[in-house]
Amino acid sequence: MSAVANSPLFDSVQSFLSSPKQLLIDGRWVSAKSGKNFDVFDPATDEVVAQVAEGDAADIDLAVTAARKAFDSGPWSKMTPSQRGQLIWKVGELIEQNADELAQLETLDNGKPFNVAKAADVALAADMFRYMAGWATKIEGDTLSLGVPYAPDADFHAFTMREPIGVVGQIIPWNFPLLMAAWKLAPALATGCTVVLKPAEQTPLSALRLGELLLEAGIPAGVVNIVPGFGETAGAAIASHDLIDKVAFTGSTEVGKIIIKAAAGNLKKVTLELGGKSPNVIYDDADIDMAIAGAADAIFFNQGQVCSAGSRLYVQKGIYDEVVAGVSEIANNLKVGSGFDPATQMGPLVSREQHERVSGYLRAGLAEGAQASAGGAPLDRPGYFVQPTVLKDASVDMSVVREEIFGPVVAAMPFSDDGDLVSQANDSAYGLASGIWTKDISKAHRFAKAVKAGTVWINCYNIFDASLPFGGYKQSGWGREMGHAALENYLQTKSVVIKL
Ligand code: TXE
Repeated sequence: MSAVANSPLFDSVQSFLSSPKQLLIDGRWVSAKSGKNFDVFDPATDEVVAQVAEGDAADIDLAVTAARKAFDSGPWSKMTPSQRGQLIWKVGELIEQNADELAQLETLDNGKPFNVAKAADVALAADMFRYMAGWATKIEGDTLSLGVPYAPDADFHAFTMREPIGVVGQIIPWNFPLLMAAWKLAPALATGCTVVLKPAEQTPLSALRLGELLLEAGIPAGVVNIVPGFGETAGAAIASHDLIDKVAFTGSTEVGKIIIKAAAGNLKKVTLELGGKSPNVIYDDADIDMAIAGAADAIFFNQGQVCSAGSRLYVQKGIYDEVVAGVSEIANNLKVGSGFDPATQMGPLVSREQHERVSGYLRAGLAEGAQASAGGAPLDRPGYFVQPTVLKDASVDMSVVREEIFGPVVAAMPFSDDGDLVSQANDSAYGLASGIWTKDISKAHRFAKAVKAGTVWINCYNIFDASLPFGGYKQSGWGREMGHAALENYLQTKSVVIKL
């Protein structure tokens, strides 16, 4: 625990860390049934900063029972939408009031710079609850005029009701721990569902603090249950549980496929937000300085651990060298260090495992013939740091172009014309996001139509808003997060027909 004692943590964070970190089940903090705990590491130092109760199938069972009760008998299902909306709004306010503390927990747990955690993760999380609070009172069905061919003389009144799916299991990753919890919880609560949430084993702390805030806001016992634990045990128990009506997952495409199979047992509904290998395209008529800065941000933001990261950079031939040199210069000048240092622009990767995975891709890319025009190696220091890296002379057959690296590594490739570009951009199993930099509005629109991706950013990148649906084409997932599209994940439609 020395990392905590020596770090610049606020008293509130110190005190949060000094109490046992337990599971939130039925409104109470409890130890895991097995009595087991697991270690949580500071990615900047590789030191243990907390121990957290390790939930597994037995704890998931208890959490599901609590969520079932809160859904089937109330109180959540008995509250009015307005009452639910007010409580959800309050969660957003409490997140904002505790922004510093939550941001520190993210930095400690995930490694990201404190300023980024506060300005992006925490602010977007607060916004998400506020946005969804408003939807709680606006979930409406339709009235329909029937013309039934085999009952031509009958008169019917028909309408639809939009009902919550029920008990939802939510499994989230470690790249935006608090924000992913918000993306999942807020729409589920707005629709009237109850939840069993499993944070990633690498980063459970901010979700546990959020659990305290949910109770403080007055979210009733059992409505949100938070069970940290490992994927193969706690996560798998959620995916296969017969009393869970729906599972929402964010993580790797590989595990997404496992979830689908496990969910087949009771045919629970499934939504998935999975990996990406997003093309970011720069035309020679773009504002080049802006595009270079945007391309660097698209890959280095959050240490490249962003599912929408602009990891395939396509640059029109005439400006390829200039753009590669520009992005490389930014990479070489990025201040890499502890997220607690205010000067830091890029922190460590989240875990030893992720550090090894990204280092492996760097070795593979160089062995396959790509050239590092910036970076290219892990950093030789404690913690899970790697150099921000620009690989040029990359080609489509290389693993660094085909596979999601999930680190600060961009593969740059030239293109000659529009046709060439669109087929290259779409040559991926993924389809999460894309970017294009050009002053030609027709070119931008043509690309937006042709690219097979859930989001297209034009002259910008990684712009997120609670109102903007986000999700994947192809193997990047099923369903959309955020916006009113996210409500669909948690609602089902009932048709009611009355013969008059
Ligand atoms: O992901 P996992 P990992 C990608 C990214 C990264 C790779 C591996 O490419 O390098 O995945 O990261 C839970 N049943 N993304 O290994 O394993 C796990 O406990 C049920 C993209 O961390 O998919 C965690 O809560 N759950 C991504 C969550 O799944 C299981 C974000 C994600 O872990 C499970 C993260 C199982 N069998 C990684 N196995 C994105 N889309 O943003 C694991 N989990």
